[in-house]
Amino acid sequence: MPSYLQFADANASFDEAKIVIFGVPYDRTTSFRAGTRHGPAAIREASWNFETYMLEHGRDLQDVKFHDLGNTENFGPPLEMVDGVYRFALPITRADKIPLILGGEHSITPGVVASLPRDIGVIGLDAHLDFRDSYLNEKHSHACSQRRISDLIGVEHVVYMGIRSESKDEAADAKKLKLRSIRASFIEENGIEAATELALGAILRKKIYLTVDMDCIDPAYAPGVGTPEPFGIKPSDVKQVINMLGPKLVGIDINEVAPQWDGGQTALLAARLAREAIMVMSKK
Ligand SMILES: [Mn+2]
Repeated sequence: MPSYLQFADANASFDEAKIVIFGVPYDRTTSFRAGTRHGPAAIREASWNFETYMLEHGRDLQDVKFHDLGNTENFGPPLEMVDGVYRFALPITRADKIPLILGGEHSITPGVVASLPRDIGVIGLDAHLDFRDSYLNEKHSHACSQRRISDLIGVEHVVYMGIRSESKDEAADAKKLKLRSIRASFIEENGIEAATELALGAILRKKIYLTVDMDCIDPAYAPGVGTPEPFGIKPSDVKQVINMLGPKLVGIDINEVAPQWDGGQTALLAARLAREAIMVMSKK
């Protein structure tokens, strides 16, 4: 009987591992519906559904060296969480290993990015622009993820794709600060490959961190999220982004899974995307 407390096939020790997983069960800034604190556990459980052999890659995940460190503690205020995530990620990135983080809400990402060198680019997949300077009086809200990442590495090195929701103020700020982003409608019309090439050409960085907010995907496929938004991209689009970025990735997070709002399909998809990421990042 497998232990659902651990991501399936994470059989390597920390020292041997090239990729290190951890979960952040945090949802204290959630504004619409709560529950992403249960995301990491649901994704780990769903990970046991799959064959260890991945036919498209012709390789077995049991031959890939990756480790699961479990979850961080249950942090209190958002700033304490961001700092805690940074401290948790630092021994991984300092050892030149690739972190894979299971969320938790999107507010966890700036903590991970802070643990990486500043010469990286960040690509986000998200329905929302997440560019508010603060939301409900909170600068480290899930609604500010892209803004805080911009503070760390510069607005010119971040691009979120899959956008179909932003506030009027965010749109004005984005224009003023020259933030580039790619709408879901652009992806629908031109394809995910063209969108990803456009993002890479915009940020001009060789090393990329990918943050996947599961609400980028249409709620028909991924309803178990905190803030579902119709007219989203396809699950296979996300898989393709992971494959295109594969060798460039220095880290990835998969966030905003709120398992009580569906029948398990969002966690299943998140687990499958995590397995795809582990496979392609191990080829680096
Ligand atoms: Mn979002």
